[in-house]
Amino acid sequence: MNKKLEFPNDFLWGGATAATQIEGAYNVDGKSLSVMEMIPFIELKDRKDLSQTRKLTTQDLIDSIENKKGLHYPKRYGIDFYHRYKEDIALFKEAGMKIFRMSVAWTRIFPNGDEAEPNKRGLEFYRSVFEECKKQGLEVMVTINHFDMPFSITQNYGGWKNRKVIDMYFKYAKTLIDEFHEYVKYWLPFNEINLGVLFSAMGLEGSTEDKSLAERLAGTYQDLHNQLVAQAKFIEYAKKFNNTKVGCMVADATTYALDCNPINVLENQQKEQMKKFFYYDVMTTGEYPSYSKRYFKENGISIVKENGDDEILKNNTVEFISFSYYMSSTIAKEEVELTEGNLMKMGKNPFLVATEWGWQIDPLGLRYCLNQLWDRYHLPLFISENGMGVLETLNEKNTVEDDYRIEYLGKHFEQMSEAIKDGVNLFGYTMWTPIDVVSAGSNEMSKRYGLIYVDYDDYHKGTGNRFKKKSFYWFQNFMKTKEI
Ligand code: BGP
Repeated sequence: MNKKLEFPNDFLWGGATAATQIEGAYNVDGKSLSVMEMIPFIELKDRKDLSQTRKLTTQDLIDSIENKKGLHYPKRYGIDFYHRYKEDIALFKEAGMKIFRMSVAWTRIFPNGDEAEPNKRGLEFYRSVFEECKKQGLEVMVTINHFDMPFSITQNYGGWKNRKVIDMYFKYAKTLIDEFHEYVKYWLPFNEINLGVLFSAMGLEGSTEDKSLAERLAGTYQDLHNQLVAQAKFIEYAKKFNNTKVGCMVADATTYALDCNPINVLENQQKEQMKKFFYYDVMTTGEYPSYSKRYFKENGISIVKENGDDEILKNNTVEFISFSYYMSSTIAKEEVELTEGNLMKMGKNPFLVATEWGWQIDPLGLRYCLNQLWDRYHLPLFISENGMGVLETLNEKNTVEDDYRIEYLGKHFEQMSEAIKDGVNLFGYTMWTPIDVVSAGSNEMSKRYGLIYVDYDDYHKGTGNRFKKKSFYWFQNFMKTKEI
């Protein structure tokens, strides 16, 4: 194509990862298991049939501690970043990245959540990682909790619905910023805070099979309220560090009304309100928006608040907005046809093509989303995840000719540049992900996103060696030329 894009010189280009998808070393140096590490890999006969992946019961989770069924738990092994972080950080630097988004595993710092003192060996590990980033000149963005609550908190305290967990989280988050504020400028208290609905089925509440939808929703919004209070407490504390910034992280996905039938347009507006704007609205204004009050009333949801919750939310809003963007979807009042194999159940759009996992590729939807968020909030924006998962194997030259990924990234970068020209204050982008990792949603290695190939299969068999894909060199060149 050879088109030169315009970006500010100080734009933060980089890559994003998450502890349980990369670190491995699940039982060393005092670490305990998190909810993410209780989910086994299930080989699907048909990749597009995800029905079997969501049926975990509380008993399954308990059995998995001792692995009674001999299953494989991929997030316990990751890509062995725990031992290879120096090599990986050097590769990110070599690709030309300026920022590395990573998460800390709560289970390395307070393994059971309720210890009096943090685990020193856990802190030492992250200090070494941050030192390495500093050495390589990489800015760091830390997600404090990327889906991986200590499993024992869910068992002993019932997860987020228990107010005691707010204090446990705060103690953990405070420990991190006290220890690492000199290394870490950007902090995200929670990853994709709007996906609680999904993850309440993955350990926060144990099994949800026996609960009605109304009960599940009520539980989810109570969990969320407690998370919002925990986040606000952290924001309040972080104010004492002048050089740090705290942002939110929402799983965004542009939605369009299926057609111009007003009933579908209104349906899309209402879905947008409760599935995305609600989260940004609370975290940027510190108040529950009016439309949510009607939604709660009509759905029989009441949130238990304690004295002081409203004030702490009001006084501690985020300084920037970050979000993940992978795909877009269609919405209609009646049921819409869904893309195949998509955990998120996205409505099909006849104008778009989807990946093998049913994620519809839509770069223009990213520009649309950036403009929506900027117009509504006027806060600096950061794309904390975006990328393309593909089935890939190394060729005889020990690389992957991933032209589709080059096209995917280039087209999204182009729309980011257009949005900046529209006047949007977008200050950074971390792709998901610079290196192949274990999938969050389907627990497999086969869904590869990286510029760097990692030689592990779905059962963690392989050398673990890293190989640069064609997109690695393309990105490296893009960083120098800004040409796509
Ligand atoms: C986001 C998560 C990431 C990540 C990404 C891709 O929802 O924050 O952890 O993995 O999606 O999802 P998946 O790994 O399921 O393809």
